[in-house]
Amino acid sequence: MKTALITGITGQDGSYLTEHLLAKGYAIHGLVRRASMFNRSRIDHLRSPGDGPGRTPGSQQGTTVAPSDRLVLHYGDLADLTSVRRLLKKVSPNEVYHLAGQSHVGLSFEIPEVTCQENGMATLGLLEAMRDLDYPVRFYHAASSEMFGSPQATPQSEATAFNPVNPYGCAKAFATQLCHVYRNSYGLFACSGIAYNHESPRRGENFVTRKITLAAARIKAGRQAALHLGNLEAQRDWGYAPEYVTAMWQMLQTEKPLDCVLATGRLCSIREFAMAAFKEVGLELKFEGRGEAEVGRRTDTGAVVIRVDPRYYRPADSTHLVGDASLARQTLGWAPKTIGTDVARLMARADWATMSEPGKSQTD
Ligand code: NDP
Ligand code: GDR
Repeated sequence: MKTALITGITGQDGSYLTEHLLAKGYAIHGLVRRASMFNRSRIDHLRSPGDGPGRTPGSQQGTTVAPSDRLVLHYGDLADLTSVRRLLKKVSPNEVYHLAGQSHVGLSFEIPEVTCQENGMATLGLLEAMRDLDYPVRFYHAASSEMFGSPQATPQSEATAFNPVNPYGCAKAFATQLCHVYRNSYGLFACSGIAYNHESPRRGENFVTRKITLAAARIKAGRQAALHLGNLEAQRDWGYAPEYVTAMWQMLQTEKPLDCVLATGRLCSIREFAMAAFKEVGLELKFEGRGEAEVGRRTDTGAVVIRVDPRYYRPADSTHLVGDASLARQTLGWAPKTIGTDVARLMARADWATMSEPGKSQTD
């Protein structure tokens, strides 16, 4: 039985990856950090009965993966690298999936130091800890399209130069370069998945996709009046998270370590995403510019007004981030199937199902 250590197991990707690896028969150790409230709702359904407190009743009922005693959680924190190093020694994993970190690009302008500590320096600390192990370990690093920032080529591939435009992208680029150094200098099996945006009903509520699909469900239910968004013309290459975690695992099964762009190759604007999501729950949208619309008002025709709100504009926004995943297709046989507005419809359906059937949580 293979053993995996997952940092960021309580996050969107960590939860899907855990399901994927449990189904493959792995023993899984997850790093969880202390919070004032339990924050494990995305993985509670995978924990065996009696495995400690903090379970969220009814969470993630839509999944088919059974609870397992092959999943064990450990307290630790990226800000406390001794705890991570000790855990690594204790569980001796074959594979480490490093997904933890401050993942909000917009917020990285507000909290740049913690963003760089968690996404940059903590990854270096993990690389150092693995360098000291006396057996070979395979390492997946969650890199990002944000490293390309204002890209010098479109679409971007593994050969495109990094040109980040925010602290988050800088930290991910730093960590990715260090993975190269540890691969080339110490022979560490270190891979960076250069992932473009991937979403799901488990997406955090302050990312634009989930903010939109939750608002669609709540406005439809009469529980929310307004939806404030920032740059509606921004475009993203949006895929579906469960398909991306498959590629993460595949990258660690190859003969030689490699970096791979994980992307759909298709762009979709925030406006298009929102229209698809609202249409899915039977609502029409009308967009009005800064200061023009009464917030959240429905028009005479019943359409919902989206208010463009400068508070959600970023000091700099990445542009034309669209990936060329040819290498992943050729070496892993990986190809995403759920793309852009498909993701919007799927997420809106899930949020509306949860909203319209209280007590029942639908996740996939
Ligand atoms: P989430 O924000 O959903 O999850 C982040 C995880 O990191 C959570 O489990 C969080 O714990 C944990 N974490 C944050 N800070 C610390 C810390 N100091 N110590 C321990 N754990 C910590 O992100 P995603 O699942 O969406 O993304 C996973 C990784 O992939 C991230 O590194 C992200 O930057 C990267 N990425 C994501 C993409 C996407 O589109 N989703 C695209 C490209 C890269 P807690 O639950 O306690 O908050
Ligand atoms: P992103 O995702 O920054 O691409 O990072 P996010 O959903 O936050 O923003 C996408 C685009 O939408 C625009 N936008 C808004 N964004 C938010 N959050 N809230 C709003 O109200 C809003 N209105 C418009 C943004 O300006 C941006 O252009 C995600 C994260 O998962 C990262 O961890 C990951 O590395 C990248 O994707 C690839």
